Amino acid sequence: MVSKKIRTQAVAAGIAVLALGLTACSSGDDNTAEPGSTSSDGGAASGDAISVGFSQVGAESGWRAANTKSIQDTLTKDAGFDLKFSDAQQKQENQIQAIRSYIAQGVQYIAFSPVVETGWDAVLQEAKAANIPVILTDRAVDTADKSLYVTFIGSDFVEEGKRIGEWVNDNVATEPINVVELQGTTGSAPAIDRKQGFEDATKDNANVKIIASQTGDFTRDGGKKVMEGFLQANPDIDLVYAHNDDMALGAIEAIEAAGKVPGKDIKIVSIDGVKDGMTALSEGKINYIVECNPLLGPDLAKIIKTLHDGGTVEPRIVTQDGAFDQEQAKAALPDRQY
Ligand code: GYE
Repeated sequence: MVSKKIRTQAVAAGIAVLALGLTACSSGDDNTAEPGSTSSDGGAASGDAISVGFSQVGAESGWRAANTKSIQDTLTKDAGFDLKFSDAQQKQENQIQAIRSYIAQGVQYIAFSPVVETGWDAVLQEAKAANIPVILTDRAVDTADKSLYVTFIGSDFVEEGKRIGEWVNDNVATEPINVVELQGTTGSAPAIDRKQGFEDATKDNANVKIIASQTGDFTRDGGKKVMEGFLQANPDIDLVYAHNDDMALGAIEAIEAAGKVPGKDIKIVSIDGVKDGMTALSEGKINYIVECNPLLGPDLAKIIKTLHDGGTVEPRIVTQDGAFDQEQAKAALPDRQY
């Protein structure tokens, strides 16, 4: 969890890092790494390129697809990187294996988005022993030893859940409501923090009653299946809080199949702001979305270049997120990048 004070400092730190800029421009799309594959073209960087091993969570959501594209489009050969990319299919053991293989290949930097918060100390100690700096992107790890990674760049997930809760307080829970919650991947930072942020914001509102809460693993299919179960068990659901857009989109399918109108009979709030989510919001099927910016590639590139040039970066860099109601989504959609 990140306190307000740390967050403010980190935002300033983030701006400080961004101000350093890139020494090479990122253009071209000659990085051919495919999700699920680890490039095998040797160990350390060829020529002057900086070798980076990136272990991605998976391909579970629209957010993840945009995040992967941002990283692959930014850490290109033209920009001075030799990127090795692997997709862990949402399994921690695959990520640990990928990180070990990057260490064995002698990459210069390791970056990864940890699928769950705990259980990383051993492999991160191995990276440290090999003198390979580790950068956390998107999701946090839970460790007492902060020397195991250089920085963590990503959104403040508690704040995202809180903003959803505040909107619900002001716009829906002015009368008693039954809420069902579609949680993200069990044990992941965004699932833990988004749940907590929402609970913090609504705990003093006696009108908000969370009647069911279950994981849909951040997938559309997971959201649909869990929502089907919720609908069967609870005839009187007023609002769905989905920890991401994909699960909200799955919930829409389940609600429509049950003969109800999403956004009206059952209101829906979610987090991410990917194109499909924003489209459903502009069509009135979702009621409110708090954004989570997946475009972390440029900042990751800047952090690595800064470290490579002997500079330092702040231990926590928070990305900035917006929020949209239905009218704002309509206005924002034409220019949406992801
Ligand atoms: O919200 C969800 C994805 O870690 C912030 O993971 C990320 C979350 C994102 O699967 O859609």
